[in-house]
Amino acid sequence: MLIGVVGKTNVGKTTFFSAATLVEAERGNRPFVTIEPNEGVGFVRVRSVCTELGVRCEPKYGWCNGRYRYVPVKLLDVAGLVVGAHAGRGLGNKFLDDLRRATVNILVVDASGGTDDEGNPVPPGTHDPVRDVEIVEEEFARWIAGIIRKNLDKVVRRVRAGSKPDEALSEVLSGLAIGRREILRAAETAGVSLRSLDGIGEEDLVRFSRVLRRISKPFLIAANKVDVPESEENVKRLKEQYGDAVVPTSAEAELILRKAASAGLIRYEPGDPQFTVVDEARLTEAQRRALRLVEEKVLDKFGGTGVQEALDRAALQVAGGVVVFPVENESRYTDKDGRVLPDALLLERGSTLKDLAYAIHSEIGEKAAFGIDARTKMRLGLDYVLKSGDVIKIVLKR
Ligand SMILES: Nc1nc2c(ncn2[C@@H]2O[C@H](COP(=O)(O)OP(=O)(O)O)[C@@H](O)[C@H]2O)c(=O)[nH]1
Ligand SMILES: [Mg+2]
Repeated sequence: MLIGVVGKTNVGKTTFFSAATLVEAERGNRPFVTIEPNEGVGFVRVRSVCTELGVRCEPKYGWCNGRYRYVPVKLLDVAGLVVGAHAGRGLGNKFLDDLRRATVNILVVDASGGTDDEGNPVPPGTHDPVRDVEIVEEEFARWIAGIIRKNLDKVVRRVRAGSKPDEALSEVLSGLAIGRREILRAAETAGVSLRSLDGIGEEDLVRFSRVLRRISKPFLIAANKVDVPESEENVKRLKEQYGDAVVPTSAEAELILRKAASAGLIRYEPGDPQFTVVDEARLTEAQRRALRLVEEKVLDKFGGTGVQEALDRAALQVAGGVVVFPVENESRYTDKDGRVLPDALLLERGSTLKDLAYAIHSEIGEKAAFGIDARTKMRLGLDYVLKSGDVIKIVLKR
């Protein structure tokens, strides 16, 4: 799974990305072999299974505090978006290509209303952050519409030759991993007939593309900079418009807390509603003041900085990801070296036991015969659909 961090310039994307990837950068353990220059490793927080099983996790990557296990996930720092990206403006196509690659995108907006469309600073409360969402939605939709338009002849030809229209369309959109079911649903919702695509007007095409984007590539909206007082009103409006998809965040507060924690000044785990000072005497006056502001303006008001919540909700709710724990020994929940619950893998919605085997190693994927549920000792077929929290031994063919 890959989580994209997207939005226009100056909303706090890089701050969010830095805060979310700081821990890994320090611990330096690399769970992923390949990583691009604009990628980093963040963590999704799940309730740990070790306490329930009466053992103590020994994670190879990430960490566990007995209550929560922090599971590595790749994050993508997407290039800043400008209006007109779909037509190639700014880093246009690079931006949209990043959006496409991500399983799910966290759309960061400036909830303080302190940056205009182009990302220039303006007085807080003067720009409408609902616009920030609409801009990205619109660029993405127009880009999809452009791909369909460019390939329309091909689609029409294939339909004439007997293909179903949703099948022909999904092929054209395969780079976006948009499936036939999503296409059919979008056509129905948008009131567009796929049978008469050859004569489709631009307005209908864009409307269809908007719905299709919403269904197939939903965003989690991080309403950032909530430490700024002007945000309050805007967060309310964002929630009215986008409901549960909105998570209030202060990326800056999270970065301050994670840095202070890694310097040993405070005890704080990502997602915690508070922190404790390790040694009052070691704090400089400036540090003390910064921490007090984080407490007053963010933690006390929102019960957390929201950064961890945004990652968790994006990966687990919006994308429907599942976290599973493969083991070699299904009685002790260990690998072959006796390490307890060494791996926790975040897989995409609907992943099967076979997908898990391939995610561990292609050779294991090829040789997997069946699985054993470590809790019940029941046998699981290769097409078993994984549930979050599953602890599974994969048995290989002889
Ligand atoms: N008040 C406040 N400022 C923030 C927050 N997050 C980022 N910023 C500031 O917003 C500006 C742009 O941040 P940056 O992460 O570079 O934005 P990007 O262009 O979207 O990557 C910087 O001055 C940050 O310090 C936040 O949560 N609260
Ligand atoms: Mg940036």
